[in-house]
Amino acid sequence: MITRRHHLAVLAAATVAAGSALAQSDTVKIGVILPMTGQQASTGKQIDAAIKLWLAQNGNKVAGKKVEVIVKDDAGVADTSRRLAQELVVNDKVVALAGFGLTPIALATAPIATQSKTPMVVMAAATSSITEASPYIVRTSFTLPQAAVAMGEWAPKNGIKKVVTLVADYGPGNDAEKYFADRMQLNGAQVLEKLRTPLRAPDFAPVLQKARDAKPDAIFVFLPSGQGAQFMKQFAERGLDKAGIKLIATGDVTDDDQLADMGDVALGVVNAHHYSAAHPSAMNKKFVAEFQALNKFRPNFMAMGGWDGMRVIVNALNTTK
Ligand code: VNL
Repeated sequence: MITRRHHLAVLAAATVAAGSALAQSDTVKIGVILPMTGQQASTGKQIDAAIKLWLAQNGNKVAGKKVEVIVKDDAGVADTSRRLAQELVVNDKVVALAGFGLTPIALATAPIATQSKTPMVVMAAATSSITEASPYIVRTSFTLPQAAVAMGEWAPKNGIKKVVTLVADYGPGNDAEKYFADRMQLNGAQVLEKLRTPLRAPDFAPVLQKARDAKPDAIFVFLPSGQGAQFMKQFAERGLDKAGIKLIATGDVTDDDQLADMGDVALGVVNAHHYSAAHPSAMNKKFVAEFQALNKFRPNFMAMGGWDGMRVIVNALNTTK
C-alpha cells in the first residue's frame, strides 16, 4: 500500500512536469495499450490497424503538432497493462491512454488515469461499469447489455421460449447473461440453465453437452472476440445444430474477423450487435474498403472502436489546442 501510494504521488508530480514539457514540444504522444500477442491478439491487430487507417485518412497533425502513437503489447495481462500505463504517463508523457482489450485490463488501469489526470479512451472492453471506474474514462466500444437486451426482445417473438445461456465467466459475460435472462423472463420465456466457461483456455465440450441435454429451443452465447470460431466448430461437432438447437448470440461470437472461416455452421445464426462490416451506410462502405486496401482481413467491431477512439482523441486535442 505504501509503495503504491508513493508511486502514485510520483506519478502525479511527473504529470505536472509533463504539462510544461508538452507546451514546448512539437509532438503529442498517445499511448495505446493492446493485446498484440496471446489469446486476444486479434483484438490488438484490429485496433492497431484501425488507428493506422485513421492516421492515413486524416494525417498526423493536430493543433499544429505531430501526433505520435506509441503501441505497447500487454498480451492481455492486467498487471502488464498497468505497468505499461505508468511508463507511458511518467516516461513518455502521453496526453492520452487508449486501447484496453479486456475488462480486467481497463479496470486495472483506471486508477492510473485518475491519479495522473490522463484521459483514457477504452476502445474495446465492454462491461457496463467500466466508464464508472474513473472520471477520465470515455468509451468508444459498446456494452454487452446493449446487445443482450436486443436478443432478449427478438428471441421470444421468433418462437424461442426455452433457452440455455453460455457466457465467458467474467464482467462482460455476467452482464450478457443477466440482461439477456432478465429480458427473456420479462417476455415470458424460460431460462433452463446458465452455463459459463473460463476466460482463459475455455473448453466448450462439457457445457455444450449440458446445453444439448437441456433440450432448449436455442442457446444464447457471449464469448470475447477471438473465441467464436473455436466455439462454432465444437457446436457443430457436438451436433447441436442437427439437434435443432438454434444458436443466438452477441456479435462477439460471429466476429467479422473470423466469420469467413467458420463454415456452414454459421448459416442461420442470429445475433445482435452495434457493428457489422456489412452495414450498408456510405460511411461504413468507405471504412471497410479503405481498411481492406491496407490489410488482408475484414474490420470487425474492435476496429470500429479503435477508429472512433482515434477520432475522439484528435478532436479533443484540436478543441483544447
Ligand atoms: C470484452 C468484451 C472483450 C467483449 C471482448 O473481446 C469482447 C471485455 C476481446 O470487456 O473484456 O468481444
